[in-house]
Amino acid sequence: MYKLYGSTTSPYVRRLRIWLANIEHEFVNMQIYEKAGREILITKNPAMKVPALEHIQDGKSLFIYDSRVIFRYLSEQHGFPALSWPQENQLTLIDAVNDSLVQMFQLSQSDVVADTDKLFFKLQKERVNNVLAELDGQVQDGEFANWNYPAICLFSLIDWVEFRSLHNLKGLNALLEFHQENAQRIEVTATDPRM
Ligand SMILES: N[C@@H](CCC(=O)N[C@@H](CS)C(=O)NCC(=O)O)C(=O)O
Repeated sequence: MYKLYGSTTSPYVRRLRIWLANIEHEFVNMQIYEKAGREILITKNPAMKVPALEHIQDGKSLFIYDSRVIFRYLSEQHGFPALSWPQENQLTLIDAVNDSLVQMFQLSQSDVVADTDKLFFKLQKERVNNVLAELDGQVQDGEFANWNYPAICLFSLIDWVEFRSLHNLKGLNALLEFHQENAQRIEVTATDPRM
């Protein structure tokens, strides 16, 4: 059996919860920035990040860390095809924005003001703007027309950006439309962090 450790708000966790809609698993929700949650987290993933997967077989546990590796592991377990190289690149781009926004979110929670004249913020802002424009173009070109894993990852990112008000998506019309078109899927509403 599979246990997925995470939080309802993490876009990295949500992508797997959506993708796992038809695969039996237990979701273990933790408050990863609070003491009790961190005490559990450290026993599941030494890197103290979510998601982490526990696969329990014949009484033995195997832990897998990192959404990308968890996806690969589960794909192999279930005989699903590997991602194509362009799809791997889509994930790299989505994760680049995700990571930049996670870091900036953590800084804002640490009362650090986002001064875009400062190198760190300048770099993140450039990356986020550049990648979102690229992804908007890819959506326009129909690259995310199928509801596959990269599309689920993109949706989870955009919905998290909206939920946390992390970035103004004005003008990125293809991304906004993509978000709207997929927002009512059952596995999407079932994993909505606002609930
Ligand atoms: N590359 C990792 C990134 C996971 C990640 O950054 N998760 C965030 C939550 S959205 C986290 O656990 N952050 C905890 C921390 O940075 O201390 C993955 O794909 O799983």
